Amino acid sequence: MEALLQQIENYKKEITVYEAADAEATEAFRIKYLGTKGIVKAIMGEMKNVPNDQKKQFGQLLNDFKLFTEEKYEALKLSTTGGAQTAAKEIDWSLPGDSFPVGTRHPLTIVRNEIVSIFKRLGFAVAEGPEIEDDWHNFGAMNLPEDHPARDMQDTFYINQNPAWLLRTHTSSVQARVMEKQKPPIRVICPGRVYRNETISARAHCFFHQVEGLYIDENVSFADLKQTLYFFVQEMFGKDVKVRFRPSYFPFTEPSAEMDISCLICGGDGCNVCKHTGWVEILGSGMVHPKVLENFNIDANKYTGFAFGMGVERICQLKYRVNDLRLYSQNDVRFLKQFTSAV
Ligand code: 2NL
Repeated sequence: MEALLQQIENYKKEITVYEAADAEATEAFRIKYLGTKGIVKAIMGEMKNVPNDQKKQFGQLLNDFKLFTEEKYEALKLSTTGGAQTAAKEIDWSLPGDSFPVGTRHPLTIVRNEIVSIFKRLGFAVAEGPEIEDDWHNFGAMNLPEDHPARDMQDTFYINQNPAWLLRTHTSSVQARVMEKQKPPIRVICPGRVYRNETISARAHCFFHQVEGLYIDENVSFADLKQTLYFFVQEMFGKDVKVRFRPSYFPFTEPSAEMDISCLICGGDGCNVCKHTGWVEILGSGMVHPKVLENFNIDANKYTGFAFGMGVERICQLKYRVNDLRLYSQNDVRFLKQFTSAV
């Protein structure tokens, strides 16, 4: 037994002076003393040779030795592992902090903000409304007859639980709510998400984003419409861009016109984007139909107005050359990271 006691004492001395420069040396210590084939285990195995009357005393001794070794191991670990080491070292407070990534704004948000800010400068207020609408605000008030194809199940998402509700197909419903509450003069723009039952492809999606505008006052003319939208285009796309209006049809405006701008890609010479016409369509517009005004008890003999609507995706496509609508909603950071504007 004397020999065993001596052995333990020697190991204790060895352990006391053991130094570990790195995590590897600490691990070597663990394997040598505390591993499954290590010294502590081996000495514990000596218990079977200890006479019965000394077992209790020896057991205590061996246990102390085990604890002693474990404590040393914990101390080595603390001084050689990362976190503890930094804490032990002095910190240089003058170093710059760790930067953390800030996200980027979604391209549609950037473009929507830009559109909104241009119209705000012209005195338009911003209005928002619900995405789940009733038939009246989305269709009826906008002079869409009962049998209009846009109301069809194929084009509009109706809510199963209550077929009187639908997902708005344009933000005209928001302007309807403004006209309900407010008397002319009215000058609002309504940005928002709208839904249409389309098969998803590069050129169509079941939702997109719109900015619609409405201006009602005495003596509002088609000349006001043209000049307002011309100003918008110049602010959005630059002074060199040309515009043209083509006659069109919408149930809620009369007369109606679509607006084209000269192709930004080829400058009007003809390319794939403008289908070799030199022009690209950017929005629909017109003078508010008298029936729409009367739906809100606005005297159509006293007041006139113009309205317009544009797709944010379309403007964004022209500005940033985005050639697939699906990119906007796939959340692929390789796409999103390319837009870093703070607007
Ligand atoms: C398009 C065409 C348009 C309107 C929207 C409107 C709103 C009211 C009254 C009359 Cl409250 N009109 N909005 C008018 C003409 C065209 O949108 O192509 N949008 C993407």
